[in-house]
Amino acid sequence: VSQARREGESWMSHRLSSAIRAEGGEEDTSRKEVQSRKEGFQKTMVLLTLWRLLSNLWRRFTSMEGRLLMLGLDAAGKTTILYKLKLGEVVTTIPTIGFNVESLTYKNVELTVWDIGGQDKIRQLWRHYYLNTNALVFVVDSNDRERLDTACYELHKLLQQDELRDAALLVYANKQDLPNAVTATSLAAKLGLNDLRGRKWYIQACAATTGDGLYEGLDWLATTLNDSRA
Ligand SMILES: Nc1nc2c(ncn2[C@@H]2O[C@H](COP(=O)(O)OP(=O)(O)OP(=O)(O)O)[C@@H](O)[C@H]2O)c(=O)[nH]1
Ligand SMILES: [Mg+2]
Repeated sequence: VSQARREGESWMSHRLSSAIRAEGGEEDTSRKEVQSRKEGFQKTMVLLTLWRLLSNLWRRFTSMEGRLLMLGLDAAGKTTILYKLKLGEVVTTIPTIGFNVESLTYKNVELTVWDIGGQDKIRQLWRHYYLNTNALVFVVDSNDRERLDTACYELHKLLQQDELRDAALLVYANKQDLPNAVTATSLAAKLGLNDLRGRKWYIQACAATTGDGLYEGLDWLATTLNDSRA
């Protein structure tokens, strides 16, 4: 009997210890599973980060195109701005009847700049140039205080146009070299820019005749156009 009991006890202890081993094994397996899931997640994150880095680099080094529409009242300085940017020179202008168009590359953006005549009688032609505009460049003669209201009226009419809905807005507060010029800040207030909703806008003080401020405006445009294709 005692022999049989001893045998029984040793069988039980054998079963018990193998059960304990099995349990430990299960624990090991689940720990391994957690570990491998963690590693999988980390790998995915690394790949995602790499992908983001590469696509940012790709965007930075490949050029993009932008169509700029430059509008504003007559004698605001649009044509002077266009050729100062294109040629680096101040050209002698005559009032534009129709348009000038030039392409320039700034940073990685190839810009096609349309400069349309701003005389009262020909403003009704502006609408023919709206389509596919990425940014509206609105030029104001900051020295022409008497016509700021008219400039404001024309700008807001443009901003209501459906075809210009997605266009970014750069306002050039031009002719800052003249003593009676309003500052960019007060021009922004006058034009109600701070109340604009759902529009990317920027105002830049400039003087087309010296070139001051022109590239700062383009900087904003290049960044904004790049961001909008991200
Ligand atoms: N002092 C000063 N004069 C400027 C400046 N920019 C332009 N002008 C002068 O303003 C006048 C009108 O300039 P334009 O470039 O022909 O004006 P515009 O907006 O093209 O006018 P439209 O073609 O009639 O729509 C010219 O005599 C320019 O030399 C500036 O920053 N300072
Ligand atoms: Mg002109």
